[in-house]
Parts: sequence; structure tokens; C-alpha cells
Amino acid sequence: MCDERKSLALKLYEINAFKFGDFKMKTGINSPVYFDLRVIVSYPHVMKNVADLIASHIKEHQLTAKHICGVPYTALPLATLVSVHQGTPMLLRRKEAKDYGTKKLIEGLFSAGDTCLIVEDVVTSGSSVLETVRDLEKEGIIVEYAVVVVDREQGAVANIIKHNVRIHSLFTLSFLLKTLNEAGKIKSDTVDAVAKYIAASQISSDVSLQNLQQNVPTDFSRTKLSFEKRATLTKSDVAKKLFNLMSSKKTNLCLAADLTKAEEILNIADICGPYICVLKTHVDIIDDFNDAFIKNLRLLAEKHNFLLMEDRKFADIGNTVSLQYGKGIYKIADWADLVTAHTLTGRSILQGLKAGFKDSTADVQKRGVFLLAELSNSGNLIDAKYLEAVNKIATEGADIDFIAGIVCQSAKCFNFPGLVQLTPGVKIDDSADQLGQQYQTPENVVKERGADIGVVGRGIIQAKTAQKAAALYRDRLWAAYTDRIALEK
Ligand code: 6AU
Repeated sequence: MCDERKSLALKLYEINAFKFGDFKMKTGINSPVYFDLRVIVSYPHVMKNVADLIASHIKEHQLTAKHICGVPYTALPLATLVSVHQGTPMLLRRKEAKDYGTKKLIEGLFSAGDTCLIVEDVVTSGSSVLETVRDLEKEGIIVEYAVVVVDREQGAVANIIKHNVRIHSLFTLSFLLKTLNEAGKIKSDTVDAVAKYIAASQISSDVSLQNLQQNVPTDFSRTKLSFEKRATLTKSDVAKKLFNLMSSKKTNLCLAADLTKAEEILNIADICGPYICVLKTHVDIIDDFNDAFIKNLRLLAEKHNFLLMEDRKFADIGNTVSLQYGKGIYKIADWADLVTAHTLTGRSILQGLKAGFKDSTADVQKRGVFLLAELSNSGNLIDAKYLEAVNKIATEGADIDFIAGIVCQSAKCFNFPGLVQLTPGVKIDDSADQLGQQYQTPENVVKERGADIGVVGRGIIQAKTAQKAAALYRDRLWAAYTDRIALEK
């Protein structure tokens, strides 16, 4: 697949679909790189090649959808070829509604609730993809994925994920630059000039779908700040401790120890302890849970200097949550530095959790919650309005000292630099599992999606050598963070 992509990149270069020089853009700014994929219609073998690669990407990543729709116009022939190749029915989006007849924006046979995958040639801010999403959604069609030929890496991924649509690209600009440079087609000076231009011209689009986004922050400068700096800005003691721990231990890896035997968890905690900032548990999957297990886990947390997070995802009324947190066999409030909670029930989730300390010896100041704002699995029901509400709860009101961070998939979920962004769904091969989980690479989650901490479960616990895998994930997540703050200074 990688060789095929490289040879296609060279073909596209040969037919002048990518140009390097000094180009005046529509916005008035000059750009050292220009993409014109319209030329592919004159080279049927290249057009077929691109469409075949899109189809294999869809298959490999299991991007299932009932329909396929190309963003007009360049992507239309590509979507058509993919549709014929896969036997997936197409939908046609008109740029303007006809002023006579049916006035339909979307042509084709569909029902509300159908899913549709979008195909696009090049994305910069992602606004053209979002216009197509908007028109499809007006008809009740659900869009989860967009496959694009080239991502110019100027913000489209972050802008689009805000609307619960994931972008998959055949080529990122960095990949093209590297491939063309290695093949001797462009000089290193050009690579540097383009990289500088792209870093300096990130576009934060505020295209709104049905005005849902009015209060969603657009400035995500928190990702520019170091963890040391952010430790001074937080309102939560445990977030402060976490930022400082990450900074001194040089790790932003959270291990999801999703194992079912107490001893297995203790072993992996000891082996991987030196590489992690947080160890995350689901205690209700442990067959032989007991108090000694918790005692030993806490000893390991002290030995290796990491925090414990129980990923309980509380989601009930305040009274029930207070009991689930403080009582029962797990007595989570007694030992977990951090817990996760859905915000479905509103602010009362925070009051409920705080009430869980009523009979506990633990100090509420030393505890914190991560609120879920987005999920990593396909088909989840969270939308932009929900995200906006979580952001409000996390940053306003009397209980914000209890909120350590947000579990989400994109930098745009919140602005406040005192909150930690925890992002699950991380794996070096950015595939998917059989039950809806979707993975991104460590670099993608940190640099493009704004993750402060990447959560890795099966990428480590199912590796041949868990310790080696933990070291590798730590190195890659940490390098991505240091690149991010250096790039954006
Ligand atoms: O790397 P994995 O797929 O083996 O494990 C991912 C871990 C699991 C999930 O319960 C959790 O991350 N998770 C969460 C969390 C942390 O709340 C949210 C989400 O959206 N997706 C997700 O996988 O323990």
C-alpha cells in the first residue's frame, strides 16, 4: 500500500497535479504549493489509480456507509468510480438548488437515517467537506467519514471532527513532500519552505452546522503551552499534580490495563510503570478483585510515580453516583486519583461524585474527574450540542476545581489550558477493531487532535513485549508533544 501510494504520488506530480513555486491563492496569500487535481480527468489511468486506492482504503479501514457522495466537482468522477467498483449507490449533491422542479439539493434514492461517505480531492480548512455534510444532514443522512486524496494539514482534520466526521487521507502534505524529495523531484529547500508556510497558516474554521457551534471555542492556544505552564493555570489540584508529573517524568502515556486477573494488572503496572503517567482500570472486569489488589496497585503507583484512573464512566443521578463512587466492594473514592464520568445528567454528576466522599477517608481535593465530551467508537450518538454543553460544565460553576480534564478526540472541544485532554483510541497501526473502536497514531492524536495524554490499551497489553511497547508509545507520544509546543511557539 505504501509503495503504491508513493508511485501514485510521483504520477500525480508528473501530470502537474501538484506544483511548487509561488502561487497567489484565492485568499490573497501566496503559497509555495498548489494542488490541481482537476487534471486527472485527462489521465484516465491515473484517475482509476486514485479511485482504486480510495476503494482499498475504505475496505481496509472498514469505513462502511450505505451511500457515497463526491464533493462537487473534482471529486465527482472519483466518487463515481468508487461507487461502481464497490457497488455502493451514489448520492449527487448539487452546488445550488434548481430554481424549478424538485429543488432538491441531494439527488439519488435514500431514506433519512442512511449513512453516507464523502469523497473529496483536497482539504485545507475542510469547509467544502462541511458544506456537503450540511446538505446531506438536512436530508437526515448521517456522515461519519470523509476520504480525501490530499490533506494539506492546515486544520481540516480538527475542524471536521468537531462535526463528528472523521477525515481519512490518502496523502498528507508531509508524506508528499518526503516522497517527492526522496525521489529527487523537489529540493530540501522547497520542503522546508512548504513546511514553514503550512505551520504558519493553520486555518481554524468556524463553519457552523445549523448554528450549533456558536459557543464552541475556536482558539485552541492551550496546545501551544507546555505542561509546566499549564500546571500553573489549572483550578484542580490533581490536574496540577498530573501536569507536573508528566513534565518531570517526560511521559504523556496512559496505560489502559484492561485485563481480567488482578495479578496480570499488577505485573503489567510494575513492568510499564516507569513509562506511564496514568494507569487506567475498569475494576468491574476483574475476576478476583480484592482489597489487597488495590493496596498493591497503590504501592506500585507510588513506586513508579503514576496516577490511578478508574474509568467507571459514571452516568446516573447524583444520589446513585455518590453510592457507586464511595460504596460497594470497589470503594473507588478511597483509592482512584481520577475517575471518568459522562455528562449526560448535567451538573448533578459533579455534586453526586463530591457527595461520594461523605464517609470516605479520602480528601476530595486530591481527587479529580475527567468528563467525557467525545467517544472514539464509530456510530456514537454524541453531537456538537452535547460537546458545547460539556465545555460549559467543565469551565463554569462552583465545582470546576473537581474537574481535571476532558476525554475527547479533538482540540476544539475546549480552550481552558488548565484542563487535561485525554484521548483514547491510540495504536501505531491506526486501524479499527471488530467492535467499533477506531484508532489513530500517537502523532495524529497529539499534533492534530490536541491530546495531552494518549490512552493505549491493546497496543501494549497484547504486544509481544509489553514493556518494549510501553517504551515505544511513551517515546512517540512525548516526541509528538515536544514537537507540538516547539512548532507552535
Ligand atoms: O486501546 P484500547 O482500544 O485497547 O483501549 C482503549 C481504552 C478502553 C476504553 O474503555 C477507553 O480507552 N475509552 C474511553 C475512555 C478512556 O473513557 C473513551 C472512548 O471514547 N474510547 C475508549 O476506548 O479502556
